[in-house]
Amino acid sequence: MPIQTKEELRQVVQETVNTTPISDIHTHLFTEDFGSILLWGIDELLTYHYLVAETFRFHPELSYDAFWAMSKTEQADLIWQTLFLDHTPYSEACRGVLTVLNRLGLDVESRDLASYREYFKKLTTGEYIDKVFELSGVTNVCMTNDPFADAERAVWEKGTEADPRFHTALRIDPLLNQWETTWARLKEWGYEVEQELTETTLKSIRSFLKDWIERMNPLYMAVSLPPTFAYPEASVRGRLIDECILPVAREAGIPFAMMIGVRKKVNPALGDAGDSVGKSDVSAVENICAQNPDNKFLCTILSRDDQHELTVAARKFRNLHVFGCWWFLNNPSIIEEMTRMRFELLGASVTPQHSDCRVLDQLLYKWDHSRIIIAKVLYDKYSDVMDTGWKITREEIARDCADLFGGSFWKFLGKPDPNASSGAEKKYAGSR
Ligand code: FIX
Ligand code: ZN
Repeated sequence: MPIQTKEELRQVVQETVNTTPISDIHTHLFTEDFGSILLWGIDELLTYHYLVAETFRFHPELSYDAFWAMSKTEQADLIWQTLFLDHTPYSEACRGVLTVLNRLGLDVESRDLASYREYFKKLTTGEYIDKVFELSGVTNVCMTNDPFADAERAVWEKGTEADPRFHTALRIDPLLNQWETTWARLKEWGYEVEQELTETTLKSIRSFLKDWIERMNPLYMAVSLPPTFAYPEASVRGRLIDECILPVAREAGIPFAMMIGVRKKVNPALGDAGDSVGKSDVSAVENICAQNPDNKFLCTILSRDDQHELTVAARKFRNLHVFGCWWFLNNPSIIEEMTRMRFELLGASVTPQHSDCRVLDQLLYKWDHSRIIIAKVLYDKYSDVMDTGWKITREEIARDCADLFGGSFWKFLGKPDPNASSGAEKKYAGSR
């Protein structure tokens, strides 16, 4: 039965967006097996690197070393006092903490940090993973799995229980961005490599990648790249991409995900918060897609300035799938701008958002906040279409939302959408 009025359209769009199960295609979350590498709870929420950066802005007298010498609780106390009590917490990262507390049913008005801490003390990791997935409407996430991270590698080498809610992604930044030091680690792990990219070395790098693909079964291989990333390029990175990454990804049938525009450690004293952004060259994305038609590419770019070019590039290459409002773009004003442009240029052949969660609890806010915006933009687009006389049904809106919240990603991968097979529409108290 087609939708008859704009009021009905608004209600159906909001309800459908709120209940469409989500595949979150890029996060820094981990299964329970990874122990303390999975971050959760109020103190991890408050010490998220976005809030660390914001806190230092109000403390010119605070030495970085003094802050890093504090305990996690002391850091969280300072951040709470500075960003939530001494100033109104309306920055997106602060608002997110409040949304999490609200969605957990805690008394936000009390501003009682001690009571929030008491709440989390009563939960086990497994219980909280179940709770957050249930409340968030996210049914599955993709991790960021880095074989070069010692603590994580140890878990993989010990063996880990699969959790169908957590997919893997093989992250290879040290291989592509720091080969001058990384080659020695591969050698230490028994691969026949040297710094010079001899045929034997290249073959051994391919073996390394295949070994980890075998171990992890990743949805894709991923790397973050500087704004200077160029392709093709007569460089170590250019050769590693052409002679190792792309052939192995093609053989494994998985995309190569390029996350471009990060200027690492512009302020090293801030730790994870010390990275910044730079304008990239989207022609590198066009060139790699054009010159490797049998490879699939996922791409998200960090600078707001590059979004229109990247969206147009996606129109040119069907082996390119654009995703997310990444990092410094993950703010309502920019999410709306990017989502409007993407819907107008790509329709549903895009994955408009990922969460990039580093703390499990953030699934509750990053998706609630984005759903509000995606619903608003979708309503406007459907409204424009209805004005031409075209009739839309609630089934078609459900189909489109399923595509946007992961379906298009799974189709791009050539893999079944776990949400389609579940069939169950997630009922939960989504964003109002
Ligand atoms: O490279 C990445 O995966 C980035 O998302 C992270 O390094 C970054 O710190 C982040 O979490 C941004 O949201
Ligand atoms: Zn990330």
